[in-house]
Amino acid sequence: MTSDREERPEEASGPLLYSRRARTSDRDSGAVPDMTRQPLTVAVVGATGVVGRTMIQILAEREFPVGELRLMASGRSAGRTVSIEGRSHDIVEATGDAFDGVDIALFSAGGDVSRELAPQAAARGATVIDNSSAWRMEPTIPLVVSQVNPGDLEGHPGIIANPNCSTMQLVPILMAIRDSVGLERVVVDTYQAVSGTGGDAIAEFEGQIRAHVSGQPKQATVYPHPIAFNALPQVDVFLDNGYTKEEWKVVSESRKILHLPELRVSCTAVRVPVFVSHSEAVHVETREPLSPERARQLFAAVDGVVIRDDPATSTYPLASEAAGSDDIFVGRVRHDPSIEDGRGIAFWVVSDNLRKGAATNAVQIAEELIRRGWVKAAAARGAQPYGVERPHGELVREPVGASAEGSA
Ligand code: 2RA
Repeated sequence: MTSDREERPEEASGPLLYSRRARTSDRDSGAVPDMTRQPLTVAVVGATGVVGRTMIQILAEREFPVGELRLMASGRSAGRTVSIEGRSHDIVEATGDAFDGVDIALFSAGGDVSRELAPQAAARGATVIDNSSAWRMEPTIPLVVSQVNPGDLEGHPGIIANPNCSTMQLVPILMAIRDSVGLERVVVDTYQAVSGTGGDAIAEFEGQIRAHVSGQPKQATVYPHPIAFNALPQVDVFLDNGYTKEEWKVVSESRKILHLPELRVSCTAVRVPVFVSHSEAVHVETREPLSPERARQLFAAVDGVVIRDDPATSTYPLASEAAGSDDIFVGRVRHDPSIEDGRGIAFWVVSDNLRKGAATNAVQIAEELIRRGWVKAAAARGAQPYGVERPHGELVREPVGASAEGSA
């Protein structure tokens, strides 16, 4: 006779360590190795924006092998300079020709710019890592979180998509659950910082704080309502299904990154009066039981994940503490008793939306490409850079599922 425990183990086993070093692929890539350790020519497109400036800073912090740094922006910003940690950098206009000789191009200039210029950059041999939503759901474009699915970079067509910030901090945790006890359903509510919208939103938030203190009316132009002292249950535009675009990004991007196209996910995305770091309340239904203790172990084993969880001392992840860090912080890990058999787990995830949520992951993808010898874009390998052949032979010239607007 088998015991209950044997029939339904309390916790399924799974990997307890997700290596800091990328795992090598067990597939034959067909990609031409490019094991260069030589300094690369790196372009940052959207260099005057909040994420673009963070990209420049992170390239320097991580000592990325930059030979030439080419900073690009719209014609309006060309000729200006960007100052990062005391060093001044000139800005040139982002045009197709400006990518000649570029090895890696980090884009954070909105969907319209990415749709127009990323294929041109790739056609000139650059590998584009794009932070907009333009290419993320195109089936032939890898959508990569560095510690979750770096293997998806294999055979990349010259454009690689960087996930949305709210997805980015969630999927490493979901990966740990997927690989140990299985994922059934995810409900996530986000509390997103103003910097996710960009510099104009930061300025508007600051202006509203000043207006409040001086008893003046609060002007709102970036958001439909004042963000100061408020919580707006709208991040990005509404879709026909009643969700916002941001909420649907969490659903569709998580499925793609985790290779779980049927995963049940629901999200409510809320903008909150915080400058930096997104917070998320997450409720997961697992396939097998998962205790909070085991969950903490699994989460802590993921590269770049840090546990902050001690109710006795009111210790849990805070936006203010996550800001400036590249880590993803998890706390408030507990059973969700609304799900039977110990298969419900709830937790709180916080991460700097500009760093791991955008710039750091883009640079980590670039590092991964170097490590694996996959820097060269498809064009440089004699392949189609973006008119990628689908399995049934049809060529796609336009990105599928590209967003109608320019947000990330
Ligand atoms: C935000 N989705 O609104 C953006 C940033 N990628 O926070």
